[in-house]
Amino acid sequence: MKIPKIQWYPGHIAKAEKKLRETIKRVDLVIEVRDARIPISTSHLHLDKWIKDKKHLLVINRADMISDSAIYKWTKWFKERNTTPFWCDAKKGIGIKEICKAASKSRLSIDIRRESRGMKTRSIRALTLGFPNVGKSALINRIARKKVVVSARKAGVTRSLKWIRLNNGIDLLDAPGIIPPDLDNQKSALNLAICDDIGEAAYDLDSVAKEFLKIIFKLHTNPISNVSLKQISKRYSIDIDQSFKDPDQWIKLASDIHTSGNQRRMAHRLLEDFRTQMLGKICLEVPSEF
Ligand SMILES: Nc1nc2c(ncn2[C@@H]2O[C@H](COP(=O)(O)OP(=O)(O)OP(=O)(O)O)[C@@H](O)[C@H]2O)c(=O)[nH]1
Ligand SMILES: [Mg+2]
Repeated sequence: MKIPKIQWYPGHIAKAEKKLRETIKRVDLVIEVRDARIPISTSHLHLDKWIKDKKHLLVINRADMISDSAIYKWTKWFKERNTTPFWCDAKKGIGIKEICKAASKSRLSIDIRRESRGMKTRSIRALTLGFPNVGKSALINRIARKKVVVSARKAGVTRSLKWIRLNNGIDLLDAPGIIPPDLDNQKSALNLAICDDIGEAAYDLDSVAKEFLKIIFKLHTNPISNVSLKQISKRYSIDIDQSFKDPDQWIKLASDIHTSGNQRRMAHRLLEDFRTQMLGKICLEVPSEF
């Protein structure tokens, strides 16, 4: 891939990660949150090392942004790897009950273990861990049933660690999105950029938009991805033709029609349209590739 290297590791994440490394030792349950559009790119390489013997729940958020068949196929894929994911839409509050139930079940088994060792039971400590902007804070607000932390459409909103005491014997920790200091896997980094899961300062807008066009052109033959070239062509009034294969030409044509020839603005519009689901429920990663 000949695009400028995508790199993002703001100071607040470095600081938070350091604090988190300490705090995580005192945590009983890790609620890992991923982005349904890119469930592999939003998985942490060294998560197992962090989690160790703690209880772990895998939550795949933004389920509303991909198709039901993608959810079905991914569930099968995870189950074959001995993990049952909890799908949710933290924006609308769908799938939250199941997550709460699973967390309570973990609490019970932790209580039993403590009692059997002659220890007093106490509130269990749960941490929501994941990449920036995947919806960790939105999920916490849903679990708490009120707005207890800030959640907004931008990577890097949560800047410090914050404990929330729930009234069901669970303390929840909201933490900033954690990313590896070096985005070695540039394919994943590109997915993070497309999905707005890293700051815009990390990447070159034009080249990311062009790579996005290449990806959807490649994915459209796989029904799981749910890419409809027809829908996209209609939206921008550009026929499905060679131009899809040639992103430079597509951006040029589209910018002539929509942004007075300003290609950068067109690149931004295309990515924003994807992020706000104007192009449909598209997933950028499909199980058959992994
Ligand atoms: N469509 C959709 N949007 C969601 C979902 N969950 C969260 N969002 C939106 O995504 C944006 C980011 O959510 P946050 O809760 O701030 O994400 P975060 O993981 O806490 O982000 P950082 O604090 O930056 O790491 C907000 O605008 C939410 O409303 C979801 O399931 N579906
Ligand atoms: Mg947050």
